[in-house]
Amino acid sequence: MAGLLNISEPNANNHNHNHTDTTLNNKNASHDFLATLATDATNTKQQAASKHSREQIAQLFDLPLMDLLLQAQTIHRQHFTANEVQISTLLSIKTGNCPEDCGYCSQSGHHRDTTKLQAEKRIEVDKVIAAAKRAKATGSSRFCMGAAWKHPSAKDMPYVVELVKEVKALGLETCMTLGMLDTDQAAQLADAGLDYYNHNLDTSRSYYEQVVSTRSYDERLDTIANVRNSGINVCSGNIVGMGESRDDRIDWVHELLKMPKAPESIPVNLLVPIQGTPIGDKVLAEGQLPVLEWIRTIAVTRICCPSSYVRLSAGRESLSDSEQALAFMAGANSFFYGDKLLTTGNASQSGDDRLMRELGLTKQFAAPRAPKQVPVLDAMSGHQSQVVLAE
Ligand code: SAM
Ligand code: DTB
Ligand code: SF4
Repeated sequence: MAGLLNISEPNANNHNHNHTDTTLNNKNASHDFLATLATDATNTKQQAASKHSREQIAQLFDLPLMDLLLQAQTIHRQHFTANEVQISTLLSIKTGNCPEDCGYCSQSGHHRDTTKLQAEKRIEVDKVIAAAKRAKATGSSRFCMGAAWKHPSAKDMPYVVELVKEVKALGLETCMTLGMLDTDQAAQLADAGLDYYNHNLDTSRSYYEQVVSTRSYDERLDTIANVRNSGINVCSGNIVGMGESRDDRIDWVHELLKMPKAPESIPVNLLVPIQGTPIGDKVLAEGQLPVLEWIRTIAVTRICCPSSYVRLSAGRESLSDSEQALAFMAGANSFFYGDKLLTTGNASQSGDDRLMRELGLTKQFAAPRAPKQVPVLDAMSGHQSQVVLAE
């Protein structure tokens, strides 16, 4: 059924007898667009509940671009407020000398002789708070802290727990990306009130071994499961343009759908080719993937994970306004804001402010979740204790 894809699978919970079919036909997309807009809330819930098969994901990738964008934007509007974007600011809290050998990453100790990246130890809590305050002042709703670790050590845990509490106290949502987490570490971060944990699958299971050899795909999935089970929101995405095939991009989307619940947040990074990294050097020599394939990946992710935030992540610095506008049309509703990502530059804040004005996008407000434990002061005795809040 080339070019014809029914995005509303029949569902046993269908209570909508006058249900409008949201089939989009290439030949008559505008008619179907109006039909889709008429789709009611029950139908919307069905789409959220349906999981696309690998074949359906592949068919979405194959759609004519305008049909794909139309379908993605329509689904986006059924699940989110149109023209509203969530913005996050990143800070590297420990940079470089990472024991992992990710082939794209400037921070891997395995590539330090060629990238010449200046490594930095853990930065002080005060400096992190100051950066978080600046992020809040610019209108960012989430502060994401990244560390170049294989996993946090026991002595790192009090430090990261303190960071979560301090940043939350500013009224910001918190996100961390610290490498692998065991169940106990995930529980500690959940108790501190961490809102999101980022841990990317990066690519398909079969391409993964071309990207990193020091850890396995299953280890990545284990950490994601530990985060999910702890109650922290899952942020898990990919990198497009590392030399992987379309099949790998399809498989990556399919991996998200195999999870018990799709990640709440999905960063779709476009590779920033970094000189001195094996993958960066290869891409710089052989040429980059066309940006439209990244936009297609965003659109398919939006359709398959309709309730997730889809984030424009690394790679925006090199994109034109029009390319970014297409990415928002494809259903992206989040991006990294601020002049720096972790070690590389980002699209400038002033440029982003102008672009948001020109596109008519507005910033979503922060809604941090309460920490599970809160300090309570007994007015009579002056004694302070920790009270565990119900979820
Ligand atoms: N060390 C932690 C980990 O790997 O989970 C967290 C930090 S790591 C830098 C976070 C993510 O940034 C990676 O999983 C990857 O998807 C993305 N990333 C890193 N370098 C990148 C690059 N050059 N281009 C695009 N994305 C990149
Ligand atoms: C994610 O998926 N992308 C962000 C965030 N999660 C931590 C990191 C992008 C890093 C880009 C390369 C760099 O600045 O070193
Ligand atoms: Fe280390 Fe993360 Fe970079 Fe891999 S992506 S080398 S784990 S910092």
